[in-house]
Amino acid sequence: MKMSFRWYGRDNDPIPLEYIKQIPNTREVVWALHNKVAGELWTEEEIKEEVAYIKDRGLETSVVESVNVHEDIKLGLPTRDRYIGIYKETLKNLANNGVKVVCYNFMPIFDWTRTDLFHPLEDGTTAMFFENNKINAVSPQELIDLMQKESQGMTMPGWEPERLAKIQELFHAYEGYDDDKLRENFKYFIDAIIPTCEEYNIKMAIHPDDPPFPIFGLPRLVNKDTNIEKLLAVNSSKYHGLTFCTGSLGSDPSNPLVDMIHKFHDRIHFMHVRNVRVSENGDFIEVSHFTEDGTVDVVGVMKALYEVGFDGYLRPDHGRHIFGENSTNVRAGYGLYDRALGIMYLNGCWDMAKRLGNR
Ligand code: DNO
Ligand code: MN
Repeated sequence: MKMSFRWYGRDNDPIPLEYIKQIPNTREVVWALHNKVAGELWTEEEIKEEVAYIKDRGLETSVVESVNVHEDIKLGLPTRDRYIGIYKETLKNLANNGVKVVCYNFMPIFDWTRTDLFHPLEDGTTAMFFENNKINAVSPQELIDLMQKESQGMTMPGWEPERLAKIQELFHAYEGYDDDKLRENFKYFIDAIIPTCEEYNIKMAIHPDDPPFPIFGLPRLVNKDTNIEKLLAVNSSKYHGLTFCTGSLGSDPSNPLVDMIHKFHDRIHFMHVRNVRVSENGDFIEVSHFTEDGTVDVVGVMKALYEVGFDGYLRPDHGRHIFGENSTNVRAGYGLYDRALGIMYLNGCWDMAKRLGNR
């Protein structure tokens, strides 16, 4: 297991790399060129510069999150071939600079969705919250306004204002699309890029839908056991794999996370470990990584990973905002302290599994 920490870039993240290096067992930075919009080429020069900046500070750059997929690819429009060509070129450029795994998603229009980015918890901290009643009461445009207000001017990947300005057109374009149609377009994309991945040895790791149920009636592909099976079956190459996000998948408590790790482990290239507390009515909040704080069996997940011999990359996913962190000084979900505490908890779980040695 290779521990990592997501970082948004020198102009974009208040956390210095020097601090990340101080977190025990953490050698890898999960990075991206965050100024790139979906469909734009990542040039070798730009990649080289960012990789050198991180490596010069003593950290590794094996994982990129995310190279976003252009909407025309998801929609299966005739223009998709051009965007797929650019995507392959970006993969080649990343592989030539040592990148091993690319995390991405295939969710229509929206990336992750929450209704409250700084929701108070009982312990005096705040965390990201998803409230069903609230989402059911707003229009897509109202949701965008709400997310933009909550983030207080911090950029949020997946929520680019330029793209979302065309929200009505986007919704219109998806009329008549169901899960099968989206899966067909996914297959076209993955079949087209896998030969490049195999040739250059760079693995694709698709992130689950977050939340793992439909929003505004849009289709969904990566949300539960059976659908993940279907998704993996579209192309049998190991280079077509998963980012197994316990917070996304665990927001649907019917997902048997431990069994799913045993079932899919040879296709899991990247782990996001996060705990959530799911209420009876389906609302969920992102609590600390400590198992008892939430509904996700974090200890069970780490034990299962040890048992299957997981040797991919892992990062703590979102954390709470703690020790004075708030909407003015951290990016929602991506503060320093709770993610660092989370890493130490995950390190502890892993070490104990190793000591007990049931493989
Ligand atoms: C949330 C993340 C996701 C993830 C993308 C991958 O913090 O786990 O936004 O980066 O869905 O493309
Ligand atoms: Mn995740």
